[in-house]
Amino acid sequence: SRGRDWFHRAVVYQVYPRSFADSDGDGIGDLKGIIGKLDYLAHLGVDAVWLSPVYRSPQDDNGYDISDYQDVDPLFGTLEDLDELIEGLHARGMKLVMDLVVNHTSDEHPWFAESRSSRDSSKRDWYWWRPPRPGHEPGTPGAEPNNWASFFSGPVWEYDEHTGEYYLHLFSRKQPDLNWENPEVRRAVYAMMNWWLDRGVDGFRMDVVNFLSKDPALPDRPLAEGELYSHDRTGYVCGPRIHEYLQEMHREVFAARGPGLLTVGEMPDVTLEEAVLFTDPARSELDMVFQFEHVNLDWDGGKWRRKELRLTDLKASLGRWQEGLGERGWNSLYWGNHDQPRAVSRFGDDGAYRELSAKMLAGVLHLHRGTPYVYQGDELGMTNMPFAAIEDHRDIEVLNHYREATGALGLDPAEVLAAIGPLNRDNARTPVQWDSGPNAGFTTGTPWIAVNPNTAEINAAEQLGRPDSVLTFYRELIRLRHDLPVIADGDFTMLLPDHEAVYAFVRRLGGHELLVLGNFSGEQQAVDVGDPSWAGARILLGNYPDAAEARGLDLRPWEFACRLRP
Ligand code: TEU
Repeated sequence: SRGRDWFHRAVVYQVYPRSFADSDGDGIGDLKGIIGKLDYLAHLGVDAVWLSPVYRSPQDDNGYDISDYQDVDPLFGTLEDLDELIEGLHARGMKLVMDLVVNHTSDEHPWFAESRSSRDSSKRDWYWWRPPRPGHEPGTPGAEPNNWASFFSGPVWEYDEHTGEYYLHLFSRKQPDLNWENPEVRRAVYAMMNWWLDRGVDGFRMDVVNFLSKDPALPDRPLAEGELYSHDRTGYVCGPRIHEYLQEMHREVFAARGPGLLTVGEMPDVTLEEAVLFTDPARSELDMVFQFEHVNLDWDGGKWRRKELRLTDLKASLGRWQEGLGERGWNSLYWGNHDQPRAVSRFGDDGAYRELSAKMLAGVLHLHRGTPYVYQGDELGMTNMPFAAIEDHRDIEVLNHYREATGALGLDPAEVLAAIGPLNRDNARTPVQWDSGPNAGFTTGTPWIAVNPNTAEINAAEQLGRPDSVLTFYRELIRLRHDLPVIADGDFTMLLPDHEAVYAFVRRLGGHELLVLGNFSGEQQAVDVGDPSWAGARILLGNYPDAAEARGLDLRPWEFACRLRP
């Protein structure tokens, strides 16, 4: 039964290969670099590594634009290096989860080259081709087949002179969307997935997998005020055939394999109700999904306007997901990844209380019910990058937005740059800080994106042997999940939902009870959970040096404490 699912006890570590470790001095991380850090990962104690894309790619979106699904990009190494990585992970009891990007390919993938070659190409229907809007000059604004906005600015349509039609791309124009309505596309993807599983990988993190099924009519959506193209996503989020596709994928790829694989679907805008369906084991779709509700609470209309996050909103959201995926389904747990800012800068205090708040955030997250994901560098308490100029950015999302905002929309460049600051994706893409040497020990060459200037203060070498480091704290949390069934499988009850600064909950399993308290503020907080006897319970883990002799439940600035009884 589900209580025995291995991933309830597991912690997954995300490697963003470009920024992890560079072995050959070209300034870009690579597979040999990861292989060189396997003992670090084993020491941390994680159970699986999710590897962001290393496939052959023109790197328009750092590898999320794939031109060959069955080869490794020379930037990162070779297929043999990947085999060696799989072996090295397996030898240390860790799994490898590959990124699966099959909502779109690169425009340089042979499938797309064939598809765009002529209107009667045998692969024409593998992508979404549509004629210009009648009555408009093809290739001019307004002639697009519909009014959807791309995630990376502008319309989702690119005009192709050669055949006089447009193709759909939800992301960059170099990421044309595959047409999953076509059964040949689906068969080709399943064959590729089986090839990887035969090679020894242990599962997939599936990129924007809830966008696979579109409303085939591709209808215009309402425009919000001031919008050139519509950001309404209802034409493709959890479309009509999405469950059918995932069940088919399960039959064709996963059903014949043993237990021990991991499938997690990245799902922007997924609702809780849909997530229950995706992750209910009885429906044979996915093990878990990445939902986005809690990472959009500080958006003010869009990601380029940040508003203050209210802790009560965060608790209401995460608490609802804990509750909603309690009986059926399973949660993934994350504060950040390569698309989000650094957790400690966003939810904690990356100044005076950086270490305390990084640990508090980790403690609160990891003790929820679900599978925790650690994004590289978060286990060191790495922070957002103080980018000074648009030239320092590398992310296509940021660069396109800047061009559109300062161009067509006519906004002030300094204001646009300031607005990009807190939530942009480059914040989390700076190199992992391994030591206090040149380029943080990431590369002997010139890094593809600048290293954060705080590397002397924040680096792995300094934290490895230090008992009170953020890194050591993560190790402890991972060990606790492995050892304590109440963490892996206990039920979840949120406490103090209206408290503006304290995050509090209880987990229970078979007579064991765990109380988790986290202070999301720099002020002392009095805590009353309605059961004073908790103050006498044993402290399992805390983030202050004298946690074990704690006096009562009150919390000091950014304090975290969890107690177990009996
Ligand atoms: O991200 C999908 C996605 O919708 C967002 O999280 C995205 O980062 C967007 O910027 C939100 O504003 C996935 C990948 O994780 C991301 O790195 C890719 O760029 C994207 O898909 C396209 O493959």
